[in-house]
Amino acid sequence: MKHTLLLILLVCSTHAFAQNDPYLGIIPAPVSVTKNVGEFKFNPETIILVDTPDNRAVRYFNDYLKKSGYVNTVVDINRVDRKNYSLKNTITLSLNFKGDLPAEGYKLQINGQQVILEGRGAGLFYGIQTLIQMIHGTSPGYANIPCAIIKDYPRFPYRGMHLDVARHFFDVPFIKRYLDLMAAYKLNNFHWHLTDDQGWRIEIKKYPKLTEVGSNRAQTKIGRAAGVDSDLYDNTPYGGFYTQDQVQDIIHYAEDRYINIVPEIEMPGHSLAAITAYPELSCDPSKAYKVRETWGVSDDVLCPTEETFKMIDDILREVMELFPGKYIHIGGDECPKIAWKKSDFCRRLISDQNLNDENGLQSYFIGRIEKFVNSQGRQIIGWDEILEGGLAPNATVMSWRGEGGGIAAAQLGHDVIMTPGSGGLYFDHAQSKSPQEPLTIGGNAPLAKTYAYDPVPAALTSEQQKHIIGVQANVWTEYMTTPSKVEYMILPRMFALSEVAWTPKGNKDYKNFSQQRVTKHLAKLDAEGYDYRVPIAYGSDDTTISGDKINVVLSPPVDGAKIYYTIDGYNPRETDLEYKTPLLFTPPEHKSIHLKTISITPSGKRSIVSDIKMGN
Ligand code: TNX
Repeated sequence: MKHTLLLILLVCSTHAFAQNDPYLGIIPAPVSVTKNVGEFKFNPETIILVDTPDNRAVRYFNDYLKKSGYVNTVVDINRVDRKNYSLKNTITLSLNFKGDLPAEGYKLQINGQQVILEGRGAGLFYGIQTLIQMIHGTSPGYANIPCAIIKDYPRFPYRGMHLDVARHFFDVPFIKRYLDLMAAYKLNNFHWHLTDDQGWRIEIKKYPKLTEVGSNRAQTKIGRAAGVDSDLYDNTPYGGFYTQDQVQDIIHYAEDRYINIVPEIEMPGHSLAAITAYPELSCDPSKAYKVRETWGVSDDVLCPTEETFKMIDDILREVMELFPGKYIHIGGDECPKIAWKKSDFCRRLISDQNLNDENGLQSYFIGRIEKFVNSQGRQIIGWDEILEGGLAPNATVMSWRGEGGGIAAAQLGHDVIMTPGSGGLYFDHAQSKSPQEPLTIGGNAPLAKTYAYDPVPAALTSEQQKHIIGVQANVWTEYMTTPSKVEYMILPRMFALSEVAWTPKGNKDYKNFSQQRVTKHLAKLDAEGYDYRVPIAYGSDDTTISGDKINVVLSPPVDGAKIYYTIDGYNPRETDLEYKTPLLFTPPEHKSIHLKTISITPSGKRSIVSDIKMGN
């Protein structure tokens, strides 16, 4: 007996995971994890028992097994005599569970004999994501899964990632890769920003010029728009759009991953691509328009004429035929009123409709669109500017300029999705203040800031707090030209978002998240060929340490990464000293030494260089 116990302990202690990580490496951290001794040995004889073989979650698991080189037999429990199956060495995936599970919840039980996963609706899919994170391959076809009981469900029903495909266009395979990442981290709403001043990216059959003309710009600004870097343009045409067939393909791909797509058609601002294609949408059709070649906000906006409304209704009708989800995002942000102020038509409309001013006109605009969208059985989402001049009756508000808009909307009884840039949810902001970061729009949203964000403002009563239906990170792509750059900007911050959106507040623990779990997930991404920002080594945050004996303890930001350092003032590289054990420095009196480090991952990705000033 003693020997068996010793053996089990030995098996466990050789395992890299488990031990002192209460969440077993899982991101987002589950609601409850009870760790038990031992492991389930997954091998080619393990039978997968399922009660809903056509379920999307079951199909996803089968695909995962095949892709990962596992050859297990899947058995439909309904079609066989259960008596013939011992439960030994089985993994059961079930939607027919006894007892209670919250919406999207699952229960996962792993012991030495069997694995039982029960889920409610999407919960089975999320349980499979957790299970996949726990399968630690040992040799082809074989893996260990640590024994545990996990009960889990999300904190918020809306867990979103946004992607701007207007400023830069990303093709279908990349969108699928993006959805794969979202699914693995239990995010369930993809906000697809399809139109903007710089490009119209979705085929609309009734108005072919939207893509023929509106999806192309003649050239693109080089460097930062505000003119800090240059006033140069690249003199190279840029374009791209999705056909309706491609859109449908992506919708199905997302559905298979329990992801809803929220399409965004921007109005009345951010519409210059549409206006270039159809100048009659503007208040001055005689003007020459061109699809915008730089970033920022255009003064040319849609004119609230009957012709415009008719065209938008037609466009939205096609959009709603494609997208089955409840929400249609109609933009509503950053609509300068200059063109409306100049227009006799708008002045007359303001007076005919008894509106106060141009803000009232913006409300009138959004209100009309909402009426149409509601008449088709759908709901609108708008950016928080839709509050100005009065909120459309059934609108959901996305609060991006801080939380103020979200708070005001929740107080008015409207649903709110929190996406404040000030909360670290703008993934176009830089990931540190270092000048070594690549070109971004600016701002600073390090991983810790995103992680610390709490979408529920204390200013709301508990009744009002119920209107905070979720949280989302936005990925504006002015300065993201390539898929790799998008991956670099969202990872690892998307891990933090997933924990903000899913994990109960009380379970959040940044040190455990960043140093015990992110390190493992980044190692996985590293092996799978994703791009991501390599954090600096833990313990090397830019800082000043004083004292005459300084002990520096570092740990790698990615499992398997190596840390190199210098004290000669130069930037370290792989030809320098490698950090292996804690370092002791004794800086000369009244002088300081700079310890610089770089972390390099197994695939060769490099962190920025950190700098610690040590002195006495
Ligand atoms: C504001 S957030 C915008 C976008 C820009 C973004 C850059 C929002 C509703 N509008 O048009 O791309 O800032 O961070």
